[in-house]
Amino acid sequence: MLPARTQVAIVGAGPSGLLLGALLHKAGIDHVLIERQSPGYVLGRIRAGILEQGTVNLLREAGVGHGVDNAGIVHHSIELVFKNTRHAIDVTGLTQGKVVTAYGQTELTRDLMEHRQSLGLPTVYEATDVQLQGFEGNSPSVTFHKDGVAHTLACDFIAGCDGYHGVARASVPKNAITEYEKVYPFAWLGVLADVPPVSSHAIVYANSDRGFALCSMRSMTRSRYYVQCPSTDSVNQWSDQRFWDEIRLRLDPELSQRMQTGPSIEKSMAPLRSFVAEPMRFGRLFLAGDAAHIVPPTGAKGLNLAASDVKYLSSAFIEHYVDRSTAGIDHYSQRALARIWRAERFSWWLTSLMHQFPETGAFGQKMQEAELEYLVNSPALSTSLSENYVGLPLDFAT
Ligand code: RFL
Ligand code: PHB
Repeated sequence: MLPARTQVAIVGAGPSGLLLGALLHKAGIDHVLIERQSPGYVLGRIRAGILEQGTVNLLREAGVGHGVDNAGIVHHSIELVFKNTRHAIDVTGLTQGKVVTAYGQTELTRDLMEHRQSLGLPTVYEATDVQLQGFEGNSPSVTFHKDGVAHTLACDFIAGCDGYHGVARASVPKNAITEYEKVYPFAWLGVLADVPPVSSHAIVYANSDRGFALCSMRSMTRSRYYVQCPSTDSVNQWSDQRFWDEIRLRLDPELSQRMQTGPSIEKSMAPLRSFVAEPMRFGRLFLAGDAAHIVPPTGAKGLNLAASDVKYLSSAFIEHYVDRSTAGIDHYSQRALARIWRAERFSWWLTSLMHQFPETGAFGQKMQEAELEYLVNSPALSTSLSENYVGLPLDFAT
C-alpha cells in the first residue's frame, strides 16, 4: 500500500533519486520514490564509469559501498594520447594521495536498487502522467497514475531527480528559471564488449586528427570504449568491425596493437551538451543531478555532480527535520551551483582540448597538441587537471 502522505516525494529513480532515498532513510526521514520507467529499463542504460572519492564515500555513508569496495578498480593515473604518443599523468601523486574508481553506473544503480528492495522502501515504477503541484506554497503534492489508478501523494518537499527530460524542471514557470546551454557539434559512439581493457590501470583519453577516443572499463574482462563521431550518425552505420578499426587508428601504436576486440554487447550514441539551470530551488521543489545540469562526459563528472547535489540536499533535509534549521535548505542552490559551475568549466575545457570541431583545422590541431605538450610537461597544469579529475572539494566560499 502506498502512503497518501510522506515527508519527501522523490521523482526519478536514477542514481540521484536512489541515493537520496538511501541517505534520507538512514536519517529516519520518510520518502516515496516515483519513477516513470521499469527497473529493467533503468538498468539497461549504460552511462558513467568513473567515481570520485567523495562519491565512493557517500555510497559507503548510505550503506551501499559493498559493490564498489569489492569490484571497483582503483586508478592512480590517467593517460593522454596525442601525436601517436601516450603520456601518463600521476593523478594520485599530484593530489596528495587521491584516487578515482572505475565502477559502472549500471552496477551502482543495481546496488542502490537491491538495497532499497531489501529495506522494503516505497517505490513506484512505471508511473505515468507524473505531475507536481503546490510547491510554490506550503502543500506540495505529486500526482500520477499506476496501473490505470490515479494517486495523489502529499508531501513536505519534492526532490526533482528526474533527469534532463524530466517533469520537475519543466514544471517551473519559465520566468523563474534561467538556462545556460551549449550543444557540441558531435556525439560519442560507445561500445561495451567482453574483452579485457586495453589499459586496466588508467582511463585513456586520445586526441587525434581523426577525432577523440576513450578507453575505459567495467571490470578486468569487460571494456567500455568510445569514439567521437558526427551527431548525425546512427548506430547502424557503425558495424563492430568499423568501430574497432577506427578506435585503433586514434590510439598510439602500442595500445592499438594490444587492443583485444570482440562482439559488442551494447552500442549507443550520446550527444554532448553543457547545460545549467539556475536556481535549483523553487519554494518546496529542489532539483538535483541531470534535472538541473548536464556536462559532456569527457571529464567523467555527470554522475559525480549528481552525487554531490544529493549530499547537499540530504544534509539540508536532515538539518530541517533533525536540527530544525532551514539554513541547509536556504543555501542548497547556491552551494550546489558553486561546485557545478567549476565542473562545467572542467568538462568544457577537456572537451574543447580533446575533440575535433568543424573549425579545428590544421592550425587548431597544432594548438591542441601544443597545449597537451604543455600540460603533460608542466607540474602546474598536470596538477590542475588532476585536482579536477579526482573531484573538487564539497565546499567553496560562495
Ligand atoms: P538520470 O540517470 O537521467 O535519472 C533520472 C530518472 O528519472 C526518470 N524520469 C521520471 N520519473 C518520473 N516521472 C517523470 N516524468 C520522469 N522523467 C524521467 C528517468 O526514467 C530516470 O530513471 O539522472 P540522475 O539520477 O540525475 O543521474 C545522472 C547521471 O545518470 C548522469 O549524470 C550521467 O549518466 C551522465 N552521463 C555520463 N556521465 C559520466 O560521468 N560519464 C559518462 O560516460 C556518461 N555517459 C551520460 C552518459 C548521460 C547520458 N544521457 C543523459 C543521455 C551517456 C548518456 C547517453
Ligand atoms: C566510462 O567508463 O563510461 C567513462 C569513463 C570516463 C569518462 C567518460 C566515460 O570520461
